[in-house]
Amino acid sequence: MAIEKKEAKKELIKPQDLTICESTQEMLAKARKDGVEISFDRAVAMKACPIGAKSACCKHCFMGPCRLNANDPYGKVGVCGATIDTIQSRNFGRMVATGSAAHTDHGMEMVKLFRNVVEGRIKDYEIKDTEKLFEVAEELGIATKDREVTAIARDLANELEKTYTQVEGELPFIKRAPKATQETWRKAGVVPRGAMREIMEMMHRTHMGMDQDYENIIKQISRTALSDGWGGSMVSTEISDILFGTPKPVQAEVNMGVLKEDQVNIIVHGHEPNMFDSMLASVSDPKLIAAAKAAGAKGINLVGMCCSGLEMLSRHGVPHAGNFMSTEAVLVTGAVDAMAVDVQCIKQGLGKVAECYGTRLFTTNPRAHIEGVTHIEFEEDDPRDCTDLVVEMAIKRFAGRDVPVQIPKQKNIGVHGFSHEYINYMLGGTFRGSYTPLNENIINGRIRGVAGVVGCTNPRVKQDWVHVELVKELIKNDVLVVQTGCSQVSLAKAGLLTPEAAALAGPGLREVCEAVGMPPVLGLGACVDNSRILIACSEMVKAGGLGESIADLPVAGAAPEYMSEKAIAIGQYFVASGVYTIFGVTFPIVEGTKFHELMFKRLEEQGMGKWGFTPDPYEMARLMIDHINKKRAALGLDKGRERVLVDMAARRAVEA
Ligand code: SF4
Ligand code: MSK
Repeated sequence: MAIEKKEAKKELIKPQDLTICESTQEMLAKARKDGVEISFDRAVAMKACPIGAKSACCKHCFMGPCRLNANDPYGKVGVCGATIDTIQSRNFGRMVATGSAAHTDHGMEMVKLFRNVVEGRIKDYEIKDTEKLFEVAEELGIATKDREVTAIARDLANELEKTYTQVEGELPFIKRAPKATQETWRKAGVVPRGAMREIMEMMHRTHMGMDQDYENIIKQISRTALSDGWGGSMVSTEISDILFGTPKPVQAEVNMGVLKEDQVNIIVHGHEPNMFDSMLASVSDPKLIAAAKAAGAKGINLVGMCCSGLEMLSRHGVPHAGNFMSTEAVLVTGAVDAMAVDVQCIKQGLGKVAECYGTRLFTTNPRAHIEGVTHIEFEEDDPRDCTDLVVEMAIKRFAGRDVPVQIPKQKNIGVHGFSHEYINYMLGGTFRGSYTPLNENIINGRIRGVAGVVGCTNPRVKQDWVHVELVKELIKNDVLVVQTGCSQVSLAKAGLLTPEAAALAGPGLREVCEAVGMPPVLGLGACVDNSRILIACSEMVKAGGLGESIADLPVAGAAPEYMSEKAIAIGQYFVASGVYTIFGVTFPIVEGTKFHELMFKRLEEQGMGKWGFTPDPYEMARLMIDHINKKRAALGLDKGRERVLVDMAARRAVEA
């Protein structure tokens, strides 16, 4: 379809001021030339509402909506008398409920798929990691000795389903947390029951005329978030590993240069690994490859984006074209023959951009249609029906490509796929697999601490810049960084997911990275895989020497360019688990209010973590490092004890 020219916009911000991703800059400039609008320019045109940004408004009933004054938060109350603290804690609770619902619904689908595979109703998938199935089952007290895999898997499905449905009692994975962390939760009354129960109660409690005490609302906020982190998300990750394989380090390419002009290019974007897995089977089908060749293509090039892209990047090394803020830009290349999307973070704007460049865009999930976009339902009992059709449509579009193709040349190789299990033997060796070597290196001061840098990209800040500058500062100060989600892609594009990036690290971290041959920045996968970071934290506590609870660890977290409610839920489950967690962009709580003081200070006094906020990456790094230093001092590690570094030679000697 011919590209409609729009009237040139006045005072457009230069692409290099909106993103540091060179391929996205190139495509943004091209889109403007072509008269196509993408979200960078829409964000400039749509001024963010300052009252909404601070969460100082309420539309929970029709006596309102009510707007309070963020500059004078106690100056007035809503029509019902609701105070600023009630209004913003209720709003925060609903964000956590929505974000948790997204992860838990995703996880529940994974359990349903798992059960159907185990019961033999779905034949296109199978259990790929039996070892992990056994490990998780044993951890939950399910007998494995002399039992059929199917019987164990059935018991595991029943047990894990409770994560979502149980009305009373603690979630199965709560026992994974260190004892002291569990005790903190019990004391605060925030141990979650089933996720459905918690999300329902969160919605009920935030209805007009319900819970109007922010000190009480926070309990349900934490409980709901924990039912995501230690529940919905964690189960999703574990089941995905069992069904699709636990990631191991794999070298893979990231950035728009992974598109190929002479091939049929297909992008899968979204969050669930199942449709992508079937798409991989479709593009490997000799019949479809032959059809692509008959259409004049050299082959079929399957590429991922966003978090489903990370699921496949981590497990199979499938190339990745970019993160959230590049999903419209990539279509501007004209090289994408089809894009299939499933759930979460799919911009409605994709429909218009795809239409402009002739890309065949398909929604595939019954929960996520887009008006005007063709829907091909993905059915797990016949998955190839959908994915083969997408490939056929892509081949057709390739044969009739009628827009100029311009593919940015940037392509970055990095190492991805560091599961929490792999971190075990990466540092400890096959026979010494444990977090002890990591702890030793933290205790001896070579590694100052660990930071999780995760989350989205957001057009309200320069794409990738905050992530990259923050991580560079952290590794320079000997902080080992673990990553998930779009942030991982930002750093991969900046070349920091390579062992060579150790050259940018401080002397201690560099020494460890060089001894083990690992990058200073470890990519753990999709945003749902933040649960891997929780497990890694628990393993660090278990390995000893770093305190009794997650709150004692010299760790910190950040989502510097977040945009989604899922990120708020993730942030809250990290805070409730004991981690100081800093967000960038803007923060939806008014400074100087009682609720702000609770979230940014008093939760820590209850043995949990706390929130932090700054849009500045250098300030963020400073706050995280100060916190890590504070935790080191509390553990008595500020004296810089020396221990023997476990290098490759030592590991080989142990394993020989
Ligand atoms: Fe206004 Fe209260 Fe209704 Fe909210 S619940 S809209 S503050 S009257
Ligand atoms: S895709 S939630 S933009 S990380 Fe998971 Fe990226 Fe954030 Fe979506």
